[in-house]
Amino acid sequence: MVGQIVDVTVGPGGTLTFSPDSVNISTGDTVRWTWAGNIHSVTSGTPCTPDSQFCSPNDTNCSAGTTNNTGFVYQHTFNQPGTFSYFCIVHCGFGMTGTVTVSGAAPLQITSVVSRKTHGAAGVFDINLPLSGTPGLESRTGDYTMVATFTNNVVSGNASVTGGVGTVNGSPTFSGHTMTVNLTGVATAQTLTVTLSHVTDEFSQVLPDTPVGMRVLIGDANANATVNAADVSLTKSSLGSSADATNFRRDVNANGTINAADVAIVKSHLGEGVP
Ligand SMILES: [Ca+2]
Ligand SMILES: [Ca+2]
Ligand SMILES: [Cu+2]
Repeated sequence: MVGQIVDVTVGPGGTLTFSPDSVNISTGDTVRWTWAGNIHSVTSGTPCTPDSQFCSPNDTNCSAGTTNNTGFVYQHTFNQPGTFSYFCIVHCGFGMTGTVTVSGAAPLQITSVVSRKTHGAAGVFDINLPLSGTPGLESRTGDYTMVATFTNNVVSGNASVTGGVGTVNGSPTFSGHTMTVNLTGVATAQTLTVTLSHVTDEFSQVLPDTPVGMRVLIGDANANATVNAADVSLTKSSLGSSADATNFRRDVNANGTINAADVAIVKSHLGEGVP
């Protein structure tokens, strides 16, 4: 993103001030300080303690308190929202302080979660897991992968099973707007709840803890929460077909084709159900 440049004058007219002493900018904007007096610094921190987030002349060794004189220019680009205080290392005690308020990052929100499986050569098929109302229903065998999508790029966070039988396998991975959570040991005929916690975006915004429910009922080819003869018939009706967007639940073992092995799995779960 290309930001704007906002100017602040350091010590104009012999005063011990920054002018203006507070500026409001957007994420990605730059503040450019120009010295109009001698022996001043721009030093970040809550007056009067340097916190080394930024400082003149070049953002390094901030606690040393290097000063500059009339005509010097220092600029800093703010890539994270927040309120940033700064001061002059020499004249802080005289009230030579300022603030930069950075806004404009879109809020971090979760937009969707799916249970994703690759069905051999037939492709990848997702089952939506709504964040409210009746949880989505996963009906395939094997380990599961939840993929959550957010409004911003996400960089870190945790996932844990907070309800039902199953385990998060390894650490979540982050790529662009998505977070991927691998699950293992997930029992069938139950509702699993995975809670996403401390999911953080590139602007250091943190998502409130978010539970994601997934009903698991292997062999429920028509996703009506019970496994019965209808699921057997439905699976048989597609024998010999490749999995596609309309029939992939009938490829119960997710190997890409619908055949007798899938029918046998459905039959082995007859009579099971999930609330
Ligand atoms: Ca069914
Ligand atoms: Ca199959
Ligand atoms: Cu000063």
